[in-house]
Amino acid sequence: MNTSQTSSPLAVRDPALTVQLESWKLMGEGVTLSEKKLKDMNGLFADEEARRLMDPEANVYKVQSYMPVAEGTPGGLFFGNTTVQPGKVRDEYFMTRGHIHSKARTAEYYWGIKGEGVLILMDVNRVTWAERVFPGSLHYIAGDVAHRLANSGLVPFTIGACWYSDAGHNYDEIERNGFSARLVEVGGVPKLVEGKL
Ligand code: PAN
Ligand code: ZN
Repeated sequence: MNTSQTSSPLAVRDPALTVQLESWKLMGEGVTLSEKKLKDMNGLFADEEARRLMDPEANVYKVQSYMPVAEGTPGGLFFGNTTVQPGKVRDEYFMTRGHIHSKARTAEYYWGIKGEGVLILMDVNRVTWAERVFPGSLHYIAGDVAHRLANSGLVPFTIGACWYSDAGHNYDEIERNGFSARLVEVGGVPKLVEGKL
């Protein structure tokens, strides 16, 4: 290593972060990892009884995030990826908790990396729709639209995400009222169905 180079403010430095091009796995100081298991998904699937009978330690999804500024800082961007495991609670696909951003009108990008799944979206009028997610698909999630990911495939499903550092996450609304539709397997294919099952 050339020490005169690293100590000089004019030195060309290494980036703080790298991303594995195939998997979009993030590497570098400050990258965080959070995991959600079935035991953390209380009340989110339609069939709560079926969830309770499954292994509470089973991993449902994990999130890698890079948050270079404090959460809530205006004007910054956060970057990450989410991997949802394959699986179902009865006929409902493994999914993320889902949220709406706490701050109004803060949009987000998602893009498909590996596996296949569905992005479930719901507007402020509780109208729900869904987009197919696959490697290379790109999804602009408008501000004020609640979002949740479900793995409709047989292998881990990974997406990338970029969101505002002051967006914040409101989980209460979804925990209380859910989305107005769920992604379930009907006749071997994923289908969005309205209401509680
Ligand atoms: C994503 C999500 C991630 C996990 O980074 O936070 O997919 O989903 P939940 O936050 O709903 O558990 C994002 O949308 N950030 O804003
Ligand atoms: Zn979000």
